[in-house]
Amino acid sequence: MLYKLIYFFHTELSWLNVFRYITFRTILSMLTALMISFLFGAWAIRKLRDMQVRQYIRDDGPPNHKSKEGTPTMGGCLILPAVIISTIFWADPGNIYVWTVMFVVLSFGGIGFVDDYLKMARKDSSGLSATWKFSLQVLIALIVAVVLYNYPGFDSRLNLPFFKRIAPDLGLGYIPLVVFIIVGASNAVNLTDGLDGLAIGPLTVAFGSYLVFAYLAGHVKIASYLQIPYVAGSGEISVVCGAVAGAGLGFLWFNAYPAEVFMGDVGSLSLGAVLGTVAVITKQEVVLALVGGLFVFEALSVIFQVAYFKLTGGQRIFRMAPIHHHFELKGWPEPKVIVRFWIIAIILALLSIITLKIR
Ligand code: 57M
Repeated sequence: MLYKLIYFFHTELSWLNVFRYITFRTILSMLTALMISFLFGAWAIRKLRDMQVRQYIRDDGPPNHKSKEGTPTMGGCLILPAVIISTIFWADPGNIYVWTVMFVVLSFGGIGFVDDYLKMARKDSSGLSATWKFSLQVLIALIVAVVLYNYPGFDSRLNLPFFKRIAPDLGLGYIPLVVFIIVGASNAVNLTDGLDGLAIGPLTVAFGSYLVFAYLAGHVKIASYLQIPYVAGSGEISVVCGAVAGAGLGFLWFNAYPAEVFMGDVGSLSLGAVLGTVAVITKQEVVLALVGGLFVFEALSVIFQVAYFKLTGGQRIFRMAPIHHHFELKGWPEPKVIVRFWIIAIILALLSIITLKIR
């Protein structure tokens, strides 16, 4: 929005032409969200603490987590406004993909907010029922999938990394795939958010990767050269990814071990769903399994643990799922688990960028 206003005067001040460039606005978007997080972070934490928005710790968790009791949560109430304000400032207000992502930010953020609020109101760790939470997620993801599917020129072919000549057209089958990606990413990030900075670090890295993917997908010449799907207008999603990465870095300042605040479901459900939505818009759906490989791994550890537990009548594969707790119970200090998982996330992101060249 702001960029449109600034750019309006470019005929008088030619240097304002720079605001036309997505790369320039993406960096501005990242810095704006970062500054918002820095400027309002300490205030937001004080407000959450004063309003008694504090984490209740389950008794069945790792022993060292009891000391976390009372940590302010719902820090997503700082992250999401930073993302939205920065996007409104620097992204093109006429871009359908930008508003689609903003809809996901607010709707999944709303589900998480209600879930977190109910936990606070009931003073325990049970919030929205799993049925309600899942049903609302599927409903919203379905709306997004149908809107994207019917958007003029949207491509229902599945883009496979490494195989430039294989792109199966899923037709209407693309809609359930989009729902699976958005809901799956949302819940995988939610499960991962169980140690200080463990979710927001890899999220920031993942959005940094999709910032690149979105720019390349929206650039007709580069997309053609790389033989990746050209998605007209997706370049503006770089600006949104920049806002998320900036807000994520700013939040990490306060969520780093020992955390002063947790993001809450309002943050984790929203940011995970946004990551899935961005993966769909940029036609890098399958690569999400690599970029977000850490989140996939965490979710799979829970799926295998619960399945094995039920199949064997109580035996476990891991000492505790998600897998970050397994390493905690093995005796790894929390910061060591967190930083090693960050290293894995960075390696996966670098490998995902390489897929653009190996085709
Ligand atoms: C999301 N939430 C954290 C915080 C954060 C089916 C089962 C696997 C479900 C799963 C579950 O309950 N997941 C909920 C994970 C929680 O974090 C809050 O939730 C928000 C994210 N949604 O923003 O507000 C706890 O995580 C810790 N934390 C930090 N630092 C952070 O920056 O230390 C979070 C953020 C916080 C805090 O302790 O309270 C969570 O873990 O619940 N259940 C589990 O993950 C449980 N695993 C489990 O039951 N495993 C079983 C079976 C069912 C798979 C097994 O292995 O046998 C673990 N979590 C808890 N207790 N709380 C272990 C038991």
